[in-house]
Amino acid sequence: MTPLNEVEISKTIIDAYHRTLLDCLTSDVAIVGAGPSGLVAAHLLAKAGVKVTILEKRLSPGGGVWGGGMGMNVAVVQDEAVPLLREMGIRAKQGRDGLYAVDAVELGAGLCWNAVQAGATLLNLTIVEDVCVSQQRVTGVVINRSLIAENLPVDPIVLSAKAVLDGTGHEAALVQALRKRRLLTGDAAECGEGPMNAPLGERFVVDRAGEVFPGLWIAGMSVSATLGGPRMGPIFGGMLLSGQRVAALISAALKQI
Ligand code: 48F
Repeated sequence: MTPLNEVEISKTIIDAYHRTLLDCLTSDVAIVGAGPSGLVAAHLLAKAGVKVTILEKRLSPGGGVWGGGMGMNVAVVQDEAVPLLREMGIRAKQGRDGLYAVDAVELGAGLCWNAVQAGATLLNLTIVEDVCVSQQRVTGVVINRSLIAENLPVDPIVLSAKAVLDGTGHEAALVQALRKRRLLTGDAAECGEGPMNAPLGERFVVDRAGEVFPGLWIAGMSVSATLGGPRMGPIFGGMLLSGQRVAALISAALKQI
């Protein structure tokens, strides 16, 4: 075994982490929230050569995937989402009525693995407190350590990005940051999530994923929370397909920036 030295262990962490952080100061796309929609978008964008940084406030990325429904760790997806899962090497078992059962742990781990292996950088324990806005466009995110932001009056720092994705789920945290400054118009200015309706909710998060303010995109549950779509409970195909759709839209937009 290599002879160990505690200081060298610390140096290895500090050196690698700070190189990564310096590299994340500018990205093509900053994805806020490592739930299923954000991770799919990260995987597809990074695979296409886009520089992606994912910011996740919790210790463990994966968002609402791990618990399936009511803590039974099986995620349900519709057949339309199965090719995307297959492309990522995540197995789905055919069930009834065009529905497939996916081991929630395989889904969570697989989504994280695919995003990072494609080249996206994921910073966990990092909360996005706010967005930067310059000339009526979102130009970056304001970040802090999650544990600092919750407990101490310590200033954050900024990462810049050409495009920012709000993948924060029910919180729609970045949309809320713009709403409280009255920077949003139309439905996005005031809507909240509607009551449960899985068929409508699943369509809604895919069809309405997109740009809500110059430089700021939404995908996943933040689409419902922003534009007033129904919630849909424990079905995940819409989240995956919403991430896929927003990745295509951001990719096209980056070519114009
Ligand atoms: O909620 P979440 O899984 O988002 P999603 O991709 O998927 C929703 C489903 O999991 C489920 C559902 C399916 O029917 O309804 O809820 O829309 O993941 C959102 C992630 O964002 C993180 C949060 O910890 C979670 O991992 N997050 C939330 N706010 C912030 C954040 C923030 N301000 N900064 C960084 N991360």
